[in-house]
Amino acid sequence: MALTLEQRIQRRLGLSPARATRRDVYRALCDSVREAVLERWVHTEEAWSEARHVAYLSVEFHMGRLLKTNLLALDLVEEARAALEPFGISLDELEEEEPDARIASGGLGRLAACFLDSLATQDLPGWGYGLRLELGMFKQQIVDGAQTESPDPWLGRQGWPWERPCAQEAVEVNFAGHVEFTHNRHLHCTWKPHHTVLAVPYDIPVVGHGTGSVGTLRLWQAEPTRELDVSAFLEGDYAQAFRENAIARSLTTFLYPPDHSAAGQELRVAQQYFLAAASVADLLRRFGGPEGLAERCTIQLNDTHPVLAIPELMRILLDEQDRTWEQAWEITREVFAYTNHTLLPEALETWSVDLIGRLFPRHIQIMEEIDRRHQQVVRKAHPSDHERPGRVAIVDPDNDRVHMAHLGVIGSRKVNGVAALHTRLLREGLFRDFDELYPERFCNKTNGITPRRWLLQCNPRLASLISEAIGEGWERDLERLRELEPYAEDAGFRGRYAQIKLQNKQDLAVWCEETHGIRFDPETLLDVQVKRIHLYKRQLLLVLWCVRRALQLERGEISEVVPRTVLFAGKAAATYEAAKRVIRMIHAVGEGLEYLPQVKDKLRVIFIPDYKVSAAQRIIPAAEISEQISAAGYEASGTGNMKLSLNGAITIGTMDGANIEIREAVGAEHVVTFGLDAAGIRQQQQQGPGPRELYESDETLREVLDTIASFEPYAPGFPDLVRELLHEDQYCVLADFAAYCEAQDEIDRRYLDSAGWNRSAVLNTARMGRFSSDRTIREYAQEVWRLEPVPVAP
Ligand code: 26Y
Repeated sequence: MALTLEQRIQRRLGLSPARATRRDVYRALCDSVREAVLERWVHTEEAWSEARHVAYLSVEFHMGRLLKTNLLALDLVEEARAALEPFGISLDELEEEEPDARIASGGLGRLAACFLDSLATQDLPGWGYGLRLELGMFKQQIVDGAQTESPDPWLGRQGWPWERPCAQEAVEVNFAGHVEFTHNRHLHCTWKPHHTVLAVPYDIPVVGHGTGSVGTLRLWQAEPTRELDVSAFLEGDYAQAFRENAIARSLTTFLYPPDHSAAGQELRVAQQYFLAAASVADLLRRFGGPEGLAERCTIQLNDTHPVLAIPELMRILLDEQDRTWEQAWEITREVFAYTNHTLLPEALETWSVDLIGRLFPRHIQIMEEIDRRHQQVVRKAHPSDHERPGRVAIVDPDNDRVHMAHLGVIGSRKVNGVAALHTRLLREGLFRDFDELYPERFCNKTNGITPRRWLLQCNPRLASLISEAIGEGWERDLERLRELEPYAEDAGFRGRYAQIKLQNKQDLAVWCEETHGIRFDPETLLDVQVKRIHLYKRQLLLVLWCVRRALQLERGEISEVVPRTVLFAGKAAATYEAAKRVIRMIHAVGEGLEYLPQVKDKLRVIFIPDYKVSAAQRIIPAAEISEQISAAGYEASGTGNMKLSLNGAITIGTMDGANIEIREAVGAEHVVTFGLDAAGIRQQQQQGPGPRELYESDETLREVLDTIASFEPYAPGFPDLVRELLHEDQYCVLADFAAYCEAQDEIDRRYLDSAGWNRSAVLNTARMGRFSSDRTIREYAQEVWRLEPVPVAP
């Protein structure tokens, strides 16, 4: 490091080192890391200038903290520790100064961050494109057992040290207005927009691990084209003077503005278009026009949110570049690829034709024309099927909706799901009609996670043990973990592995108490369910099991039981009442158990508020049981399941999403599987015994539900929750309850055999190599993006 931290504090921050706060030291250290990155960044840009690229468009990126990640990638950890010595601050303490960068709600955003890491680490030319949102999802606090939300201004007052504004590359993005037609030889359309905002890019370096490549995440911030309306200002109408300013800025304020109002829907779709249009303009500039674009780039659409990029590129080609429809469509279809992340009908975006027409008068015409031609193909292929055209419509005037997923499929060269089961269900269900037309378009890309963050960084003790056993370098070639397999038979190694788990639990216990005032005994078996709170993920199933276990303990029915801590963490969407009730239920049960003397030392339920990447990095290395208990057919993939198994937690899970492939990889005897599979769930929903019947026929279940209903005085609303479950058990919690209880008993039995348990844990780590996001990205690079690595010397 060229300057000492003291010099940096003085010369670069303009502060006296004697008065430097911890935050100042943090900023000085970031400054020196940035310096180490900048040269590589420039070299990478030069080296990649002629190469094919991928542009990964996503409204979400959950990058987490970057200081330690970047130090590890650059092999500067020891140097940083030494530099901090004079300040008497440890690197771990300093890390706590860094806010999590979290423009994200869940798995889709974290996946995007893992992908960027794998691209750079494997020298694959690519950029991420997202939104520089002022507020991430929200900060979750628990007040009287209920979730409350407060804004999360993650950029901080002093700005985020990892970004670089690039005002010189700002682009204009237009909205509303009307379309003018002119005729000279052929019809020409011109969009006359009503208003314009500026998209200003901020670039974040993505430092490849152990290579010279540095990729880029470009985040767009919306700004007005003029700061204020001077004449309104001079007249004293300040609201009007700053109106345009406020409207522009609102585009990059929130992630997923609530869309139950018309204004909310408008903002949401305007935001999506803003990302799509700014990114397409930027790519056309970089590649010198449409030919270059198609030859040199794939635009990967991360779910439907950026799908308006398709009609935007068509508009530019038709109206600004004078291409024929056929030429424009060929280029567009060549450029785009689309990933679906969910089968849940409520997450499949559709927008009103009227709204799209108002905001994007030219794009709606283009979408209608795409649809008209698409319908012709469908009718030709299935002349006697009169239902089909309606089912596959992009613009459906009958119910006034534009179907973004249909547009994504029709406008892309490749479409993929994120785990084998998910892709199969997409092809058989949601996209069946499309699959029949274009089977070659569909493919599977099972998700992965970066081993740099999710093992090397979050579990340094285990990382050292692994390196000691099999040598270094596995974090860039995760299949090498297989070399650990023989160590599973070595009692000494297993003992050290188990010792590390215990130490990680101890660290977590200290952090939980210090940060959240929540206590648990690290000697207990740590059972975790960490993910978004959603009915399909069935946190309720685990809660019901906790109540059952408590009843058994109270009655002294089980004595030899392994003491457990059940740890939940996750956020409910602010407007998702049923999920918020689940959080209240977890708290009520957790509190209730504390009052039962026969129970409290054997079973504790805790909820860690404000789940985020930095919290996950503490919880996951300590976890011993990984709860992956979604109703089969609903979890597209899951990625927490991969992180937990890699860190040696044993999965208790359904045959859903990537659980199926994890089971295949680690071996059926090293996970515990239970419950209905996807077909079973469908059958149960259609013709299985109803929830009432299950309640009447299963005594255990009845007792559990009656107990919960009797919490009424402490937790009003619970009888409603039980009534709802008994009325409609959409996600088959009751139908899977008995099987789940048996699976939990199996977990207990296995844990009592500590040699067997630790053997399984070691084998979980050893056999998870396939779930490195490096493998996922290589598959995308070969089969979807046609990218070749372009190495950059460090
Ligand atoms: C706009 C809106 C309705 C919406 C907002 C966020 C729709 C979807 C999402 C986010 C979806 C998401 O995070 N899906 C998760 O993607 C992961 C990465 O592929 C999967 O592992 C996980 O199973 C899936 O739920």
